[in-house]
Amino acid sequence: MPSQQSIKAGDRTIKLNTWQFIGNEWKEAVGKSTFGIENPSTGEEVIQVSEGKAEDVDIAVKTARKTFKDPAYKEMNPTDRSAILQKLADLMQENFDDLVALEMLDTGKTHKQCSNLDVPASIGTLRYYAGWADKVLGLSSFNIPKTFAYTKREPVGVCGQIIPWNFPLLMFTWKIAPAFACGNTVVIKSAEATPLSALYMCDLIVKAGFPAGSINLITGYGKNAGAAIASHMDVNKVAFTGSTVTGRSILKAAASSNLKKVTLELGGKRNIIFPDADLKKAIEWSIWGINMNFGQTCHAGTRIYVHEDVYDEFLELYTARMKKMVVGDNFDKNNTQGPQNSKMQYEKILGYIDSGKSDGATVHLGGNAIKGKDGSKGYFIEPTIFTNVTANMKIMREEIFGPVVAIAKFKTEEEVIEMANDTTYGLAAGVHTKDYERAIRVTSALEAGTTWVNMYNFVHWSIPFGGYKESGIGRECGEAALENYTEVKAVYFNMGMRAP
Ligand code: TXE
Repeated sequence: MPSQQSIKAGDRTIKLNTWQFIGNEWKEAVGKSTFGIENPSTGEEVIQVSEGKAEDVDIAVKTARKTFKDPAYKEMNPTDRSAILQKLADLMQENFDDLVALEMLDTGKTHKQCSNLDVPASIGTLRYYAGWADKVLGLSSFNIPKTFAYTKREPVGVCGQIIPWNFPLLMFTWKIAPAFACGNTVVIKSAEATPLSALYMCDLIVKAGFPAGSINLITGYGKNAGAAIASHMDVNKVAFTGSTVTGRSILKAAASSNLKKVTLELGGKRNIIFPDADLKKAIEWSIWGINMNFGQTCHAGTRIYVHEDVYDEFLELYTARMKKMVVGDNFDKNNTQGPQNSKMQYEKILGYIDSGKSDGATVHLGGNAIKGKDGSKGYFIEPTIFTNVTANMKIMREEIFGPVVAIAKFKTEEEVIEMANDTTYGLAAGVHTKDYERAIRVTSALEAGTTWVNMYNFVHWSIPFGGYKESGIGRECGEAALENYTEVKAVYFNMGMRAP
């Protein structure tokens, strides 16, 4: 299989390199094996890409290390790194429609979401960290008698980045931009279901002028390529976004290899509607809470707690909105809900729907797999609402990751805080109320890394993002991410102190 192939994405035909991207070159995987990528709207294979395994990871890590050690790279002016990140953002803007089309083909997302959110937010992320590149500074201290001390922030080294399939392009930029801004080198592995936008980005990376070896991409499976990054003795840091189960295995691999630094972004979510909320607006945000990426978002608002005084009205209006979803091929702009990302995710979601049914929850709406409106095959699921749910049901405790909400009633503020915090997850939570004192009180009491008041599912690259409890370790985005990608070095100078 040649590296460069043509791929049809909607009405566009795009040239795409499909080998491993190492040292700014396309290299065939050592084992020469390949794997297929599906269009989730049709279930049909659209392209084969090269399968990177442990030996390819090793080559990529050696390349990234060589670049990291290169004095020319070490001494690169941070303003030049900033300009390269800006240049990459410019190139993304120039190739905006290709990126939208590839992301749609790979993930099943709507045109509206990719063009309003995924691609612009990815560009925004690059520009934001371009701004940081020459502002990563240390502190100085004359506070200690007869001593002068300063700190400097040095890059961590080779960063192994493992990304998921739900936001392939956005996660690619979240993982490369702060790492490169701080002077690290990167070996990134795309998810097996969604490597296309990352592959496309690598050609732009060359054009933008990234030094060879600074960003390297492996396309392959988690069990060998991903695991090889997590356990590699010469990777200094791993950043992972994905499931809690895999997150645990990455922590274990880091612990039993070289104790590399680990940041994890996992899942978890809830949305609370107080009786004084502007119900119409709360419903629109709650619909977005589940319709964004059709529930395949780590902070999707799948557990909705509604105050008993407005429960009936909320349920009626919310159901009416959910019924308006038009499910079908995501390249048809009339469709508002596309397919789930893969057969595996589709089956997993249907399994959760079955468990909700057998645990005794009421299926208020939907609850089935369906063909798209236009009869297309593919991984479509009806927008689904469960009511009469209890805290111990699997659909309330675990991550469904599909277009499925469970709506529960509450009586008091204290009770709903307990209910919302009764989870091992702590990524995000929404509160809908006009009472701002209550909003401050409740957001303070919620155990979550991100909380929203009168909105839901809004994340900006300039604000830290990450989870409490089992939803993760560390923060991405904002200035906080720079901490993941730098080591602080303290330097003491003796200014007349005698040895004790
Ligand atoms: O996740 P995995 P999967 C949740 C969501 C979803 C579930 C399973 O609930 O239904 O996870 O999805 C790589 N060592 N989220 O199976 O396995 C893998 O190749 C190293 C939440 O896709 O966590 C991919 O690149 N890496 C979430 C990445 O890990 C390994 C986003 C994610 O895959 C590996 C995605 C291993 N042993 C899923 N095994 C979020 N937080 O947004 C797999 N990988």
